[in-house]
Amino acid sequence: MASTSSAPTAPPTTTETETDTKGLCDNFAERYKKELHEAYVLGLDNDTDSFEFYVTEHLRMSGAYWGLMAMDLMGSLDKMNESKIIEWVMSCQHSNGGFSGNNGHDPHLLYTLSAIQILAIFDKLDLVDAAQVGAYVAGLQQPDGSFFGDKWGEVDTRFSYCALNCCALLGKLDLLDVAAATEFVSRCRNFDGGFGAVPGAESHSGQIFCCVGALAIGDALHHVDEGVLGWWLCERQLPCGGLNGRPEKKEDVCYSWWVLSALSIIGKVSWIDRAKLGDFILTAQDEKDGGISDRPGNIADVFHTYFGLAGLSLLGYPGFTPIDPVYALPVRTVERLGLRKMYSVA
Ligand code: GRG
Repeated sequence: MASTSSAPTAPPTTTETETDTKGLCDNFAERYKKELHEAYVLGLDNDTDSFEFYVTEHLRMSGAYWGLMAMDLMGSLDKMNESKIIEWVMSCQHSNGGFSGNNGHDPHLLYTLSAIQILAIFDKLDLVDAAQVGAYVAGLQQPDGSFFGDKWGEVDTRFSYCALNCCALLGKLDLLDVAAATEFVSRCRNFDGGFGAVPGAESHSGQIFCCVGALAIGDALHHVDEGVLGWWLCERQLPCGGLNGRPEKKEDVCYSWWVLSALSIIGKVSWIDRAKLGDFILTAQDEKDGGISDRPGNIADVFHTYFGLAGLSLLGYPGFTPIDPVYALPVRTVERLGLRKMYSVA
């Protein structure tokens, strides 16, 4: 990375936080509502009459990925109905290789990545024709290296990340112009060390995860100024312990993933107060019905449940399945695919 190193180091076996349990919040085991969260995620399948179920119909593929990852992080993946999920995922694939968010919708890179991630979690990538899915993704790359999300032409660094992650999982990175892809992402870097959705757009933690992750996959982390970015990221922590996504905004549990994953890749998780963040995530749990919300007192949802648990895993709390900060998948899956690397020199 720009300030202290040139290239990723050789693959190690642990992340910065996996071995260090100092600085975690008090009484974690008593406060963490694992059984309630399991019941909450399992119950979502039956919640088909709710308003939330209908308004999230078009993005169900990502919802399924969030729910599966939440269960996997808690060590409870075996409670999910694998064959039913896989059958539904495959029913969402289109003749051009891409996946949609649900039956009856158009394919999009966002849902193609979620589908490929779900197949990877269950070790079922052999169900797809990797070259066909890779060709769908490659067909969305533009001459400047950026990616359309789908045929309608929106460009966003979220799609650069989806494309690189998807093709890496499929072993098809060679179908992309990876150098042009990372060059485009580097053009989205701002003076504050962060990254935005397109060149010149405001730095936002969600886009920073996408850009740092895309650069990590593309072996181009030299475009990251880890010192400046590390400062910007750790300044996201507010007095309540939670993280916001950009200056002057409110804390939100999901930034426990977007911010921490980027800090983890550049080896600077220790730059934030891990105990206070753990405490904040725990106070956002629904202690009656399970699940985690965006901030204490609000209604829980599967998105914040996943990213809250993912944050606790990255923080090194005991009992969580380790998660890879680049691929947003269990470490065991990334290792099985031969993709696990340690990037930082911290
Ligand atoms: C595999 C984990 C994974 C991701 C796939 C879709 C995607 C790639 C990344 C999304 C990155 C992103 C932009 C996250 C931010 C989501 C979010 C909470 C946006 C809210 O934005 P505002 O402006 O909120 O409403 P703030 O907090 O800035 O007020």
